Amino acid sequence: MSDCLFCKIVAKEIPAEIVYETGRTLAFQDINPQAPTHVLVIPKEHHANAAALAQADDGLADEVLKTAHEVAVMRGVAERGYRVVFNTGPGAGQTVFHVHAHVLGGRDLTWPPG
Ligand code: IU
Repeated sequence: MSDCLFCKIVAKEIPAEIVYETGRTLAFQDINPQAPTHVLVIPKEHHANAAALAQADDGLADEVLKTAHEVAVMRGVAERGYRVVFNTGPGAGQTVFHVHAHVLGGRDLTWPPG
């Protein structure tokens, strides 16, 4: 999508600190980190949110989750524990409408989230 910020990151039209990349996914540093590890994992293909991604029905959602776990391992937070969050819809705090998994770790994460 031409007006989508994360599609522009995929197209390398906007810079981002890339952490990891697979054929169909991209992981990059969140510009406003909420934990020592805060990486966003996106499918390169545009889907507005997690619900739309789930309906893609071609294994893409699986690949996003696998990339999220790879990132957690790479960042050394997998053993202690980490959180994968998909804010889905404005009421849940979604502000960028290209689905992204937040991978958060490196500190104690409280529950319930705010
Ligand atoms: P949200 O779940 O849609 O609220 O998350 C959007 C995230 O995208 C948020 O954590 C921002 O800090 C992050 N982000 C970014 O990493 N780079 C950007 O250029 C913009 C937002 I705009």
